[in-house]
Amino acid sequence: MKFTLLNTAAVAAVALNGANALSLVAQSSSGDLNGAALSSIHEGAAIDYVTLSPGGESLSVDLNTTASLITYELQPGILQWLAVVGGVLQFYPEPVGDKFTVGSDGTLSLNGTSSGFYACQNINDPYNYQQTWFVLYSASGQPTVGDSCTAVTLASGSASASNATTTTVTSAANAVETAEVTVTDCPESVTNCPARATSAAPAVETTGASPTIEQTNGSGAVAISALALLGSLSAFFL
Ligand SMILES: *[C@@H]1O[C@H](CO)[C@@H](O)[C@H](O)[C@H]1NC(C)=O
Ligand SMILES: *[C@@H]1O[C@H](CO)[C@@H](O)[C@H](O)[C@H]1NC(C)=O
Ligand SMILES: *[C@@H]1O[C@H](CO)[C@@H](O)[C@H](O)[C@H]1NC(C)=O
Ligand SMILES: CC(=O)N[C@H]1CO[C@H](CO)[C@@H](O)[C@@H]1O
Repeated sequence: MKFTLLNTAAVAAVALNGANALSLVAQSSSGDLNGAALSSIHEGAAIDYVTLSPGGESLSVDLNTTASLITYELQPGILQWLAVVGGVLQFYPEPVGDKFTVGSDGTLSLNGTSSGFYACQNINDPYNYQQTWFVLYSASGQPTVGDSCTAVTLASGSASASNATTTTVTSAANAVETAEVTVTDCPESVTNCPARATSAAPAVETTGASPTIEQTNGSGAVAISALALLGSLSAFFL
């Protein structure tokens, strides 16, 4: 069964490549915003306001756990720092003293607290993107700007845009059985993810040929889901 472990290790290497890279998504009781990707939009010289894109794709950012800073590489060699400036969460040309951490459940905290983030529209941003969801920060409660602010938490995860991801595990040479498993692409931090609730290890038999893994909607974030799946598969084999 060694091949199973090797294979799992290979996927783990992919998932952990760039140890501090992460994507962030919104979590909200508002269905439209729950799972929305964290992205950004140009609002000034090297200033990009953080936006939420339901159905969009999340930016890949880097978390420096030592400095508690999150950076985004705008262009090769040009970094921006995640920061709250004027109450707006944005990627900014320099760090401003905000400390960002990601808890073991994946939740993003600013200066030690995960509350205070709000998704708002119509915030009178410089470029007047009326229908865009911007992320504001207000430690004192719901902001009054815009016409529809909704509290959100931000968490490490994969956007639910691609929702259902199919992972097919087949044995390479002698395909004895193929298990096709549909994995709903919930962020790890969503505790009652319907897919994980029913993700009992499927009965897969192999004859010793190294299994291959095919993924649709493949991305780094999906690889993590696949890793969790393979973890349960290898546990099953052992
Ligand atoms: C993280 O920040 C620390 C302190 O500023 C710095 O020494 C280190 O090089 C940074 N690490 C990375 C990977 O950028
Ligand atoms: C976070 O803490 C730093 C250091 O005290 C402070 O400069 C910064 O304004 C705080 N950020 C927010 C959004 O309150
Ligand atoms: C994800 O799947 C669920 C269940 O099929 C569906 O209700 C929901 O609208 C889907 N979400 C997206 C973003 O496609
Ligand atoms: C969000 C996304 O990329 N969804 C795609 C997942 O893969 C299926 C099948 O290839 C596509 O139809 C979806 O558009």
